[in-house]
Amino acid sequence: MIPTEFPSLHLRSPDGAHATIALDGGHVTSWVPATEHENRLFVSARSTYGPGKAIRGGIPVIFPQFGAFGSLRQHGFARLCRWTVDGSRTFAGAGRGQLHLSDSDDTRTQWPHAFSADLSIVVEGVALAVAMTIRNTDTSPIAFTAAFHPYFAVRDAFTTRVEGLSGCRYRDSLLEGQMVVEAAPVLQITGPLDRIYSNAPDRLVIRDGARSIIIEKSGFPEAVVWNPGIEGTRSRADFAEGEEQGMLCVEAAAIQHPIVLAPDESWTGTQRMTTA
Ligand code: TA6
Repeated sequence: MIPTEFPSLHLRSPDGAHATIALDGGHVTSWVPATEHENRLFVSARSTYGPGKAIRGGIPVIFPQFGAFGSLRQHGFARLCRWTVDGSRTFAGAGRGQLHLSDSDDTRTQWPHAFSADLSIVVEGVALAVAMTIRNTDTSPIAFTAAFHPYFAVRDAFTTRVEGLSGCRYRDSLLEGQMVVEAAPVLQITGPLDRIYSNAPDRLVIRDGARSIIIEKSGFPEAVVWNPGIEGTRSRADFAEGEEQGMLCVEAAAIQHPIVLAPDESWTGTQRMTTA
């Protein structure tokens, strides 16, 4: 739960589906589909909150750099900035929110470019959809990498499967960036993994016992699958012991080929998750 001293946006659709977004990071921290009572997003009991803090869980917005692939801080600054609310309403049966971020003195000291970022969140029925639109408001081209980095709450990560990645080439961050072809027909999570799948299909499915989540993307060529494993949660202060068991990240990302925008050009990346 986002501590009450930090601002958040609450969206609810008429069918009862609801979501909460922390304005620090433009970060969705909870998504409860209609007729359900549980948050389908994992958030660590040890997460920190507030401006400049990266929430451990939910849906981090990654911009203008994914991971350590560049000279900026890990995963860029969008997840650390306070976003403003452009609008929130119930429209055509859905709860919709619109957040905005643009360059500031702080972002320009890290990344010397003018930009405008718009985030849209729509919750309705069994679906949650997020979209980010980046516009180059500068006078010269900009190049960036980006992602949605959702942490899905799963009953048992190490019996969870991900369908749709068979045959894709991936960069294995746990094997010093070695490139490997996914040979398994279905990816079975059995321990820590950190992989960037190139040219990933736009539709993947997480099978978590009897529960499934269908994940659809557009604008993002890659998919990242991450679980920190026991050592990974132990070595991070903002994870509690054993939390690796209850989470799996399946991300939509643009990493290997940065997105380049001429002045006034814009780009949109989306991720939509549906329970089944
Ligand atoms: O998306 C996977 C990843 O890039 C991993 O390499 C892992 O470090 C993770 O993100 C979390 O990064 P963070 O900076 O939030 O600790």
